[in-house]
Amino acid sequence: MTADSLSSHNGSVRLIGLPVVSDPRGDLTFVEGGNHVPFQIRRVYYLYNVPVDSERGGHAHHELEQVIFALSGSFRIAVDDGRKRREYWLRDPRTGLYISRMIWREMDAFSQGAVCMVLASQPYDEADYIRDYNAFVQETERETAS
Ligand code: T46
Repeated sequence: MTADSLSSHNGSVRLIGLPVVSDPRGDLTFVEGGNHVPFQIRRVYYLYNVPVDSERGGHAHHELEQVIFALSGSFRIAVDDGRKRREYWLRDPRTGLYISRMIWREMDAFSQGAVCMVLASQPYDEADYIRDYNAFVQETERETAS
């Protein structure tokens, strides 16, 4: 496990760097599903107009994989695999945070005007969410034991 990653039997988290093409007109970054991110992209959503004292997330996913970017501004993401917790600050549009299945995430400390873009491996499905932390930990323990 590198300093930039979290990895367990159940899930993993790591930073992903994207290419950047710079010229006098500005910077261009691109992302290809299955290449720069380890899944085919089936959904894109973004958070904006987020109050600076807002807290988002507070859940895990049974199956969904995502990569989260700060396209503008910054925010903090705490991730938790049921045993270990670590925090990331996202503030660079070239750097995304890959979050696998079975990782709890909480987001806060949004800067004024922050824009968060998320690439997701599946369409939205409320049944894929685990919104109770104790249920999440129990699920990780069940999976580790099996
Ligand atoms: C995650 C973090 C980073 C939809 O209808 N379609 C969608 O694609 C999404 C993402 C949400 N919704 C609905 C479901 C809720 O009624 O939008 C409402 C707010 O969703 P939620 O409270 O889950 O938003 P966040 O910001 O707490 O979490 C979202 C994602 O749901 C989650 O997967 O990892 O962003």
